[in-house]
Amino acid sequence: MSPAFPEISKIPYEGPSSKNPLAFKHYNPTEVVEGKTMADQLRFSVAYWHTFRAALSDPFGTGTAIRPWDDGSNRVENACNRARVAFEFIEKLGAPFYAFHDRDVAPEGVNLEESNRNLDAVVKVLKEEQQRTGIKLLWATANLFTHPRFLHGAATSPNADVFVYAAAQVKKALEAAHELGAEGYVFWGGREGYSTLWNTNIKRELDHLARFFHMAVDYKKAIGFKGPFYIEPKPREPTKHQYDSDAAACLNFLREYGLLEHFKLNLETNHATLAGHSMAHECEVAAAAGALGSIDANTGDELIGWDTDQFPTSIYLTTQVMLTVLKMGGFTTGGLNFDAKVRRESFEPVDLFYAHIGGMDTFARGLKIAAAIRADGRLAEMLKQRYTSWDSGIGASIEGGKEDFASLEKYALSQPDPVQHTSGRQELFENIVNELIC
Ligand code: XLS
Ligand code: NI
Ligand code: NI
Repeated sequence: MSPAFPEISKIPYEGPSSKNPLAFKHYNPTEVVEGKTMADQLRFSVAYWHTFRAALSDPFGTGTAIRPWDDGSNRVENACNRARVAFEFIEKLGAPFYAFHDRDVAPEGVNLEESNRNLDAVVKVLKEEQQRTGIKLLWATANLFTHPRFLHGAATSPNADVFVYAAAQVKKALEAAHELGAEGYVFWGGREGYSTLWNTNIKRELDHLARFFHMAVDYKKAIGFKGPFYIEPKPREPTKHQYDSDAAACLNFLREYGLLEHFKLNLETNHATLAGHSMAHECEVAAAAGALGSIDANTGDELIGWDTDQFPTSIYLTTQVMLTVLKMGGFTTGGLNFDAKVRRESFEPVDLFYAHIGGMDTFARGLKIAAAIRADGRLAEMLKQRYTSWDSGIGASIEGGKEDFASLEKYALSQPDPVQHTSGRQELFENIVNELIC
């Protein structure tokens, strides 16, 4: 097969002074930051659906992407060829991972049996390419939202046969993930929600969703797939309300149904902002529960209220994300998956390189700044100081579970009433962050 990107060779690291648009300025895979190489800290992954399947259409216009290697057909041969091109791209980029939905990599057939056969054929090529290049599968997932059969949801469909079909599809996707040695498996509840409450029985749908996940856990054990499951929160779009709306909602659902030990979260920046949160908030909520598994690294647009899935360019964003990741001791099975697409106007193949290089450099800078903030230590010290009243005396006694309302009333009456506590110093915190972001 002749190369799809003949003019582009392996993207080198050239350092901050380089003006080469096809070189990294900050992502130096072998450079060690906090005891691990950048490659191991960041664990970048290319999202197959955006980078190799997005035609770059939007609700007002058709696709614009020029992809000379793709004949646009639904043939399995085209899918296999595209898979080889994907590995040429990922290898030249130097990303160690990729991620896919079953229907991104292989075409849907006329029935489930044919779809399964198509997937098998492409998985064979993916496996060969993984072995040839050493690139690994960060996670796989099943597309349970594109086909019209899923219009009312998959595991939460009011139609039991759709639930059954979705279960069979996930079973097959899990087998593919296992065959390819995936590090994890994602559930994003595309249409698991509702458009109107008039026609929706929330309790029944949530029970079904939990039953579905329990069956998935059982099957994962049965086939010996060791990677974690992740739920990917998103509040809406395509539905008005998705059950897995944000990190807190997902954690509550998982706890309520006894699933927390089997799942972590795959957080996506643009989903966080759609939920009215910052990505930093979502990261902290998940990490506090020991459930920050993986990250879909993208960003939205401040002025567009939908999931624009843009490549991350904000150093503040990546610094905050990497601070939480470093604080939790780094990724284990997770990584930074660019669930992001080039703009409709950026339709040439080379734009795929520029986009990923930019995202990787932005995260590499975020990592270096986060490590610098931690090495500097002032923010951590100020944060610690803010809570010192809990380190001894009555605070430590409360934390130790030794007090009750009666004992606290006695204590309060024995003391002068507390006055205004020390300043929160928000501006000083912000100034120190800005001092270290350089
Ligand atoms: C869509 C989601 C999707 C998941 C995988 O908004 O981000 O791409 O990551 O199904
Ligand atoms: Ni995503
Ligand atoms: Ni998304």
